[in-house]
Amino acid sequence: MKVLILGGDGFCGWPTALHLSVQGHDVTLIDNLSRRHIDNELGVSSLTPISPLDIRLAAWKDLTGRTIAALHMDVAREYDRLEATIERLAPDAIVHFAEQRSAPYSMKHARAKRYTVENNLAATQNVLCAMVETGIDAHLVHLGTMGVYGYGGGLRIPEGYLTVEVDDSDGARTQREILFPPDPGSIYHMTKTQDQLLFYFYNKNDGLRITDLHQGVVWGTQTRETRLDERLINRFDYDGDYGTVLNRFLMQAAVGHDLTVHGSGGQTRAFIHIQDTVRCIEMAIGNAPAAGERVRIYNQMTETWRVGELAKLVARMTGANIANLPNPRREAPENDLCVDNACLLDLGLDPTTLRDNLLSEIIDVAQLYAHRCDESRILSTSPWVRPRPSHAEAIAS
Ligand code: NAD
Ligand code: USQ
Repeated sequence: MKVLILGGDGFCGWPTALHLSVQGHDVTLIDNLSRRHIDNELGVSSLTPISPLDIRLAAWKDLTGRTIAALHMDVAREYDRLEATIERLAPDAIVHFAEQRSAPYSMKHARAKRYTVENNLAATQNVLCAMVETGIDAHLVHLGTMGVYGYGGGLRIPEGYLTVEVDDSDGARTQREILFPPDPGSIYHMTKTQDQLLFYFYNKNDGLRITDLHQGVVWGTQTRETRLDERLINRFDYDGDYGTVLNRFLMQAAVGHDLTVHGSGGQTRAFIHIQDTVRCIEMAIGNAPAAGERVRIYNQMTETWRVGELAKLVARMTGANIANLPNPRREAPENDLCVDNACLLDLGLDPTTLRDNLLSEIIDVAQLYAHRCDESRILSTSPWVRPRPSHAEAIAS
C-alpha cells in the first residue's frame, strides 16, 4: 500500500513510519518540524537524543535497505503543495498525526491557544479538502483523543456514537445514533472535537472514507524498530508541557525527582503503549471502511488507571517519593472511566498492559539519558484558568 504519513517526525508518527515500512508499505512522510521548533521555543529537548530527520531516514536505509521518502511541508499553511503531493502520490491511505498535541501548551498563553486552533483545524481541513479536490480515494486515518468524550461521567464510553431515544415529529419515541456529545477539557482537546465535525461533513457530503482513532495517553518510548539503532531512537518528552503522565513519573523516578501528582491523583485516564499505537494504525489501514460507510471511530486504548495509582506503582518499583501538587489544570479531581474498545480487540489487538519489565525498560532509558534532563523544566505550570475575579467566584460556587 502507498501510505502518506502527516506528522511523521513526531512521537507517534516516527515509529509508525518505521513499522509500516517494515510491513512492506511504501511510506512517504510529511512534517514541518514544528514540534522540534516548539522545543526550541520552550528551551527544552527530548530526554532521548533524537537525530535530525535526514539522519533518521539514512539510518533506516542503511539498516534495512528500505526507503522512506520525506517532505518538509506545513500541512496547515501550504495547501497547494499538499494538494499537488496527494495528486502525485495517489496514496491508498493517509495517516494524519500533524497537529499540536499538548493540552498544557494549548492553554499556555494567547499565542499558543490561537496557534493550536489555527494549526489543527487548518491541517485537518486542508487534508480533507485536498482529498476531495484531487478525487483520490484514499482512506484517511486520523489520530483523535479519548479526551473528546470528557472522561466518563458515569457512562460506559461507546466507540464514537451514542444511541439516544428521542421524540420523533409524530410524538412517538424513536432511537437515533448521534456522535457522543463532546466535552473537551483544553483548547487542544477542543480542536479534536471540531475535527470530528469536519470528518462527519466530508464523509456525508463527499463520501470520504475516514477512521478516527480516539487514542488514550501513550506511554513508552521505543518500539521494535526504533530500538534497532540509536539514530532511530524515538522522542521522550518529559517537560511540564509535553511530557505525559506515566512517562513523566518513570523519568522522575530515574532522576530522583518527586512524582508530580496533580491534586489528589483521583483522575482516571485511558492508556496505550506506543508499540500498540503502531499496531493499531497498521490494523486501521488494513481494514478500510467500505464506500458509503459512515466515519469509523475506534477507542484506541488498552487500560484505564488513576494517576495516583500509577504514582504508587512507580513509587513501589523505585522507592520514589510522591508529591501531591496544586493542580494547574481545571479538571475533575476524581472520575471513573469505563471505555468500550471492542473494535480494535476484534481486529486482533493483543494489549500490551503495564508490566514491570516494560516500566523498567523506560526507567533504564531515562537513566541512560538522565544527564540530558533539565530538572527546572519538570513542573507543569501552564495555567488552565486566568485570574478573572468574576469567573473565579463562579467556579468557586
Ligand atoms: P508530536 O507533536 O510528537 O507529533 C506531531 C508531529 O506533527 C510533529 O512532528 C510536528 O512537527 C508535526 N506537525 C504539527 N503540525 C504540523 C503541520 N501543520 N504540518 C506538518 N507537520 C505538522 O505528537 P504525537 O505525540 O506524535 O501525537 C500525534 C497525534 O496523536 C496527535 O494528533 C495527537 O493529538 C494524537 N495523540 C497523541 C497522544 C500521546 O499521548 N502522544 C495520545 C492521543 C492522541
Ligand atoms: N498529570 C499529573 N501529573 C503530571 C502530569 C499529568 O497528575 O505530572 C495528570 C493530569 O493533570 C491529567 C492526567 O495526568 O489528569 C493526564 O495528563 P497527560 O499530560 O498525561 O495527558 P493529556 O494532557 O490528557 O494529553 C495526552 C496527550 C494528548 C492526548 C491525550 C489523550 O498529550 O495528545 O490526546 O493524552 S487523553 O488524555 O485520553 O485525552
